[in-house]
Amino acid sequence: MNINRNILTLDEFTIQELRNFPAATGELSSLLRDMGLAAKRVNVEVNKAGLVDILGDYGTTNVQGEEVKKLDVYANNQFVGALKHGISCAGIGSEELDDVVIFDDPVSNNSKYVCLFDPLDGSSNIDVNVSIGTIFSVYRRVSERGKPCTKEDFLQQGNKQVAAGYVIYGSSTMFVYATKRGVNGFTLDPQIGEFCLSHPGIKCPEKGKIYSVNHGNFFQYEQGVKEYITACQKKTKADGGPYTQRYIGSMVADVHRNLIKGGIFTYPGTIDKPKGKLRLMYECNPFAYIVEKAGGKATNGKQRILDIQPTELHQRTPLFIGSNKMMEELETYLEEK
Ligand code: AHM
Ligand code: MG
Repeated sequence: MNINRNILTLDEFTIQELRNFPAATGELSSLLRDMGLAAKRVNVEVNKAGLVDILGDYGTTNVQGEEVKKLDVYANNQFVGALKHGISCAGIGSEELDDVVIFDDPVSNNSKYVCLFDPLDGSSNIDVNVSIGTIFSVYRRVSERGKPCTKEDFLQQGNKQVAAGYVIYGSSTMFVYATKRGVNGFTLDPQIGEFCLSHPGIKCPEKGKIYSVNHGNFFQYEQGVKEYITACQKKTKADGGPYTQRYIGSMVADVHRNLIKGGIFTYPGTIDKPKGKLRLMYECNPFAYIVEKAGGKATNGKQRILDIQPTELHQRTPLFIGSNKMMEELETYLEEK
């Protein structure tokens, strides 16, 4: 039968992927569906962010009778709740929570995966109507199934990720995720309330003309980084330029743009903060996995991000990530210095 309907929803796509693996249990599809559901709930609140004060005038509750909470706390609750009520996740780690949460109920203890996330990244941009996002990382647990998961399930190298993804709450809302089979992007169709496959097989261009860095920290960067940034500013047509500097201050938006258009995003260490600002487990690792699966590269300036052995949930790392050729050029500056 010829069915003239070729736009797949996120659920339909993950189920189609399952058909290629008869042994697969569908747990990852289920986890991605849970993340998609939480993202849709967060999206609704993000779109009302400017109204929070107005709704707050009713007292401490909003029109649905729920407490008006800060958006990042709200987002955290949605992702924790969706995974806790699902069947695929044994526990979570979140930027919003000091320690990991082990769900420890019979269904969760039998689940295959743990998930780490930054529920609302770029939170300084919420109040000013600029794109923000969610970033997540999925690992197969190493502890015995049937028992509560353990801290070791979370503190795995990024190269052990089974899937990673992000949601961007921007001019449209997108859900992008990567597995070993590649990177696919889904745009929320508000009319049917579903993420629909809009960017199949995302590949990061080998080269680009965009560099993203917080120039305000320039004099705090190490010499090699300063020289690379200066080289970006000096690019001419003859050597692949001129380059454009773009920095939104929401990593999700900055890396998403560079992934699609080609570019490099950096958050180097500074004199004050040698390890930079970004967190390894739920900001850098997921993006490193996604960008590598799309053909790009991610390092801390010395080492591949995905090979860093984590020691704590909230550890920070410098980050350089993006198009392959641009990363190769950056490395020549870091090596020389
Ligand atoms: P957050 O997790 O508190 O929102 O901070 C992370 C954000 C990234 O999205 C962004 O790349 C970076 O912080 C911007 O920091 P800065 O303002 O120092 O450039
Ligand atoms: Mg963050």
